[in-house]
Amino acid sequence: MAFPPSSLPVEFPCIMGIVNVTPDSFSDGGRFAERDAAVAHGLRLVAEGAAIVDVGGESTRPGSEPVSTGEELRRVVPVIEALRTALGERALVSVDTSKAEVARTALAAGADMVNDVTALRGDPRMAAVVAEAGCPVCLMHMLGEPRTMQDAPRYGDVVADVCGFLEERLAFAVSAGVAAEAVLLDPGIGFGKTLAHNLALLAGLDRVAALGRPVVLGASRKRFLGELLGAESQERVVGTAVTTALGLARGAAVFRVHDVKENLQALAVARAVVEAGA
Ligand code: HH2
Repeated sequence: MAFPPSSLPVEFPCIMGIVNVTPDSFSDGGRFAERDAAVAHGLRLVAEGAAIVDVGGESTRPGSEPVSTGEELRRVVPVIEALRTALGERALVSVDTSKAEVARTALAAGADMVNDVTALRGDPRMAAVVAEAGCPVCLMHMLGEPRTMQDAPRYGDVVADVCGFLEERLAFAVSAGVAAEAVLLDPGIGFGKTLAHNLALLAGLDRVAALGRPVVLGASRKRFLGELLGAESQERVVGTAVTTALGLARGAAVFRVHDVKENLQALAVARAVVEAGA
């Protein structure tokens, strides 16, 4: 399979495992427990085959409120430091943040790339941080902001609109000094999209891939799967694996998922079929 050249040092297709560092407001003891649990989870995802672990300290679920820079730093930096030390060269560490200060500190603590769900729009200093670090960056499409993004999102042609947005953000990144080869693009499944929008984007992923940068797909356990299946989050693993298989067939390169083993299996089968037809 052919993927665009990239400065991200992984082989495509690959899995990006999700490490959410969830809040704990009880005590400092709780904070250590929270850090250790996140690190153990990240190591487990890599043992299962993730090439990248994506560490995030701010939920972007629909309706969620932002957290302060200080709090986000306290959540993610110790986890990134510990994962970097424990993983060595075995896997890459990504920081899922839209704050320049968090990205800068995380990169200094050993993160290899930045995953910015605002595509460099959330913090005016983010583009410079990424350009100076020379690190890979994922630019994601989102309509509105997490607090309000699911309030009746509207598009002309959702695939064309998302592609236009991603093209513009890629050009912006390059104009700010980020190498084009350092950029990955993500249609932002679930970020200001109805079920129909998410399905249209999955069906039209080849048009996103045609922009010439590796495509990241983040469909894992998301709400649209619950709408299709009538299933709670933990029961959406098979549905997620189907999106992974279909996504690979349409050219996606990186799959951001909670369940590494199952999605690696989906990739292996989808890849065998795609290559048999090549
Ligand atoms: N989705 C979420 C968070 N970060 N990054 C990229 N590049 N693509 C995505 O689709 C994406 C993302 C939301 O998913 P999840 O991690 O399950 O929830 P939370 O926002 O609580 O971290």
